[in-house]
Parts: sequence; structure tokens; C-alpha cells
Amino acid sequence: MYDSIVMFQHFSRMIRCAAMAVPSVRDPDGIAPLLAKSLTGERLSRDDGLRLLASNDIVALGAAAHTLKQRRSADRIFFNSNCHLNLTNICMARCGLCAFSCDAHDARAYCMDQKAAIEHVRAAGSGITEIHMVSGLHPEKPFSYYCDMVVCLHREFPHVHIKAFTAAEIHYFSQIAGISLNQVLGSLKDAGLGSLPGGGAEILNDRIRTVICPHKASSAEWLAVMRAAHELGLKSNATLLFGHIETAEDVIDHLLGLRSLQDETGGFQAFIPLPFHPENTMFADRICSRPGAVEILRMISVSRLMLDNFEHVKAYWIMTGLPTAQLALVFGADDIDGTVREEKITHAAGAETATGLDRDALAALIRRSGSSPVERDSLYREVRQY
Ligand code: V47
Repeated sequence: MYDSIVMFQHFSRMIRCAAMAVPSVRDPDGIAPLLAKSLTGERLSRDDGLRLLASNDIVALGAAAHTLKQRRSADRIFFNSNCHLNLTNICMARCGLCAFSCDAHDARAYCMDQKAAIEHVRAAGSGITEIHMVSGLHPEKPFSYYCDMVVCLHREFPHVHIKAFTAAEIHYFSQIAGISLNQVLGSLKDAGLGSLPGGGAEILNDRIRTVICPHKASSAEWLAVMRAAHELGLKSNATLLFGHIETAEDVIDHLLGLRSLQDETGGFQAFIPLPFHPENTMFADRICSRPGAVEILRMISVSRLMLDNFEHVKAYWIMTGLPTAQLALVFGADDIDGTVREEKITHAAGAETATGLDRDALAALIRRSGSSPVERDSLYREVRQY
């Protein structure tokens, strides 16, 4: 812990100096013109993105990304008080990337009824402002199970925002119910759904999806759900899963796909790069380590630089680890996610982070990065300053 604090202070000092435009005598990867282009508000191209992602000059990348973040959010870093709710781990998709899902006959299999879901949320405490609910694609539950669940949670916790169902789940509901995306989303919105999380995007490239998640929504289907949600006035996030079999081209094309949909709809709130955890997944033998701090920080910075129309970039502390999440706050991220309580998906894949943290711990972590912690609601309205 002491080492990571020293490392943080060291990086933080370097980033702040660079962000104050102390002239750099070194530009080993020749990225300075691209960073200057981005800082003057010019949009970066696919080639620019590839060159940035290939650079090891993460201090320069971080400085530029931090400057862009400061322009949008100043010293504020956002977090929220939320709880995770995974209704079931039984899933017909059984993606190779996932260690959480299982078949119905597995000893780990579970599926919550309304009473269990209410108890789970109640156990998270009365201070939460958001239920983050994502689940397996259950082979037998009808769409009404999910809709009724939203009605029930909304009735029981009327002041808590329900952020639920990945685009992959919404696509699945439309298939099992035989109704359009618009009808699925409309029914869920009427039931009390507040917004959509960004999961299920993985890499928006069907060549990669065929290997890591062959039975779930395709790239075009994922984007179609997000477009339909935004058209109905539902905000959403977007994720990217990196550190498995994707190439740099796949990553940049993913960012460009999101940027172009955001140009059309403006419905994305935050972008969240997720470092792949291989343990207990189909890739455990092939991929022996997770992305390290340098790879995570580079991805955060490049995302901030490429996604010029996204307000927020989130460092999801559960997956990055706390020291790297804290560093990310000076590499372009302005959000650290929430108290979470109680995370299951990443922990099934070997995460060593806590499964939740209290508000004061998150606020202290943010404050020690030199920023001002702001507790937000799910739509980025300020709840409390610390
Ligand atoms: O869609 C699954 C990913 C996602 C693994 O929108 C894995 O605010 C790493 O989307 N290693 C779910 N990642 C989590 C998610 C999320 C989390 C926090 C906040 C928000 C938000 C969204 O987790 C899945 C998948 O991409 N995932 N398995 C794994 N082994």
C-alpha cells in the first residue's frame, strides 16, 4: 500500500506539471502533435487513435487526458452509493469470458424471487441511490419476470434509481417475448427503469464476439439497443472489455462506433473500460495475467482523448484495483463508480478487490488524489460534496 501511495504521488506530480504545459523535451513516440490536436478541440482519427494506443509515453497521454477531464469536470470526481443485484447466474449464453454464469443444474445456480431481491437491496442499507441490476440470460424466465421485478423494486424503493439490464439482456428479452426493442424498453421504462448500464459491449467486433461471447447480441444488435434506449429518453453507459484476444484496431473501432452513435443520440453518460480477468474463464489457460496499471491507464487516457463527446470516463475500481483507480483520476477519469456492495461477476473471475466500500473510504481515496469528491445520483446530479 505504501508503495502504491508513493507511486501515486510521483505520477500525480508528473501529470500535474505536464498538464500545466511545462515544455516537454522528449516526445519519443511522436504523439505530441496528436495530443495538441486533441487539446485544440480537433477530432482524432482512427490512425491517430492507433498511434496513441501504441505509445508507451503514458505520462504525456495522461497529461493531455487530464487536461480534457479538467475542462469538463474541473477538480470534481464523481462516485455514487449503489448496490449490485444479480437476479440469476443461470445463463443460456455461457460466454467464454464469463466466470459468473452457469447452467441450471450447476451447484452454484440460483435465481431470486421478488422477496429475495428486496432483502438483498435492503441489506445494502438505506443510503443507496441506485440499484445496478444485471443478470444471466435465464433459459426459462419470461420477460414478465424482469418487468414485474422492476415494478416491485420501484414500489419498494421509490427513491432509488434502477439502472438495469445490459443491451445484451434487452436484446434477449425482445427475442423471448417476440416484441420489438422499443416495446421491451418502453415496458421497462413504464415499470420504473431509470437507465441502462454499459455492460455486454465487450468488443464491438463480431469476429472477436464469435470467440468470446458467440451466443449473445452481435455488435450491431448491441448498438441498436442503445440507439432505441436513447430515443426513448433512457440514458446509458458504454463499456469495453480489453486484455483478451482483441487487437488495437478492434479497440479503436469500438471507440469510433460509440463516438458515432453518441453524435447521433447524445444518450451515453459514461464510458467504462473493463480490464479482463481471466481466472475461471475459458481463457484461463491462454491468458495468464490481467492488464496491468500501465495498460489500464493508457486505455483510460486514450478513451478520454478519442471520446470527445462523452462527458464521463469511469475507472471501475472493482476491476482496476484501488491504487490504479486512484491514479486514473489524473489520467482522464472523472468517476470511480460506487460503493457497489456486493460485486459477484468480477470476483467469480478472481478479483481481489473488496466486494464493496463505504462512501467515506471512496471520498478519502478521491481526496488523497488531490480532487474533490462529489457523490452523484445515477444521472450525474450532485447529491453531496465531501
Ligand atoms: O458485460 C464479464 C464484464 C460486464 C468478466 O454501466 C468481465 O455503470 C472482466 O458492465 N473480466 C458487467 N470483465 C459489468 C459492467 C459494469 C460494471 C460497473 C459499472 C457499469 C455501469 C457497468 O463485466 C460484462 C462484461 O463485459 N465481464 N466477465 C471478466 N472475466
